[in-house]
Amino acid sequence: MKNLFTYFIATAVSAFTLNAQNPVMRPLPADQEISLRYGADRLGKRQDPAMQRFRDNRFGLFIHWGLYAISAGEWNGKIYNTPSSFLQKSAKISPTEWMTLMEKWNPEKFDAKKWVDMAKKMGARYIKLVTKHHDGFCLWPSAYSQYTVAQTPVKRDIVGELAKACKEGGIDLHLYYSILDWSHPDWRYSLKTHEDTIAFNRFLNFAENQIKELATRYPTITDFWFDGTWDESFNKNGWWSAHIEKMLKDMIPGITVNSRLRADDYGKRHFDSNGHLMGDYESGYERKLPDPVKDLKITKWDWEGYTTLPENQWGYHKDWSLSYVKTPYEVLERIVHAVSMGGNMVVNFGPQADGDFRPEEKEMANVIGNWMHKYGEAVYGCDYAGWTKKDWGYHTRKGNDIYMIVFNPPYSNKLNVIVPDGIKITKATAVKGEETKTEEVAHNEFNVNIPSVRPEGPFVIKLQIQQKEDKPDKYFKALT
Ligand code: 2OX
Repeated sequence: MKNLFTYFIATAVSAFTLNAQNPVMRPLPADQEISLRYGADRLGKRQDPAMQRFRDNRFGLFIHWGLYAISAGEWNGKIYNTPSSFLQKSAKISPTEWMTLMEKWNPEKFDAKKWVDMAKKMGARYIKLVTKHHDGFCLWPSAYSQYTVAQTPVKRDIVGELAKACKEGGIDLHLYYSILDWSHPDWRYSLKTHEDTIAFNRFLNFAENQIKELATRYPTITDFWFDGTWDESFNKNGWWSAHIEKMLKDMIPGITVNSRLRADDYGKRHFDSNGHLMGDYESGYERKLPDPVKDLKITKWDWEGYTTLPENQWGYHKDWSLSYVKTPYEVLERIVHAVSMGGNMVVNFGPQADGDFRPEEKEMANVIGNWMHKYGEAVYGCDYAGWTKKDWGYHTRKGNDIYMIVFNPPYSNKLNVIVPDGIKITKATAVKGEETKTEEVAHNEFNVNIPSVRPEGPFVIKLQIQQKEDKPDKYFKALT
């Protein structure tokens, strides 16, 4: 018995000292998890103020802007129904020929302050700017590339101007950086030969220099978002992705990094070989959303989703009639859907070559902005509520307040709500409206009346809730 006791103490002490040296903690006994050098460095959500800010922001504006805004989906008189940012591939253009677009780079209407003002009016709490897309053209004067704004007739440092305007406007700036680079001679999709490995190592060194350069030049950024990390060459270099994440965190305290950067010792991406999220938030929900019923496990970690306005158009494309274009309310529903499952949503705009936004995007910004101005309290700082999903819309939660965001009001004018065990609704009030009637209708079930003056478009009702008193319920749970 004594031996067993000593054993427990010794184990506890050694676990403690181990953790003190290395904050990697594992929930499962070591024999059930494999040991990883480049796996998750944390279990569960980050809880520091910078992460809380990332999370509370909830709604961001993605901006894809580059040479593809000039070609705008058209090459030699032919319009391609593919992403305008992939035109170089679709039209089989060589990188050198593609880069002749640099001579035409003329962002005469680019005004960083106007971008920031629009983002803020729209209700976006951060901008995610593409600093370099897959084509390799850099929106900042990188010392490591000949394909940058500095080699264009205009020379303005777009990233620098936006970083300054974001800082002055009090809105966060996240930088997107594509590792995949079609313009770089050392990029490899796979490593078949020793020469490939040597070239790809030079490439990783180049990418590291550029990332370090961005973090040094623009230290006010709060997030780095990596893309183009899905190829075999990259997956074989998980060590590098762990190194880059650590480097950025040393350089910019509090910075957040997306899971798409990361690969572990075995090339497993986003989630390591033990199933733990790498990076600070999952970035896999691109042009899709988790199912509100089947995918609830996602509420256990931070995540960010992404939506385009036309289907799969990120950069400016001159012809928006080639695919369905989402309406402002459909975009709003995606934002709310994400927040209701504990995630953020980033809506993508692709500015014109001149640096102004197309009329459809300006209209989108207006409608979403007006809605957020009225109902944003149900979005910012809100989280998964844990209440049953109903067809009329979504629940979000902030502290003790539960929000109902109604997208599909039923003809009955009654919104049926299933409350968690032991909870009762004490008051329901339309946000920017009046109190509305609620009625307990069955065990753990209430009907909330739609406000008599029904707002145009999606609207919000705020619920006050209380623990039920310790007396028999009006309705009893069925015995089966
Ligand atoms: C998908 C399949 C094959 C090759 C590339 C892709 N891809 C590229 N998927 N996403 C992207 C980029 N991520 C978005 C945020 C955009 O930048 C898009 O170009």
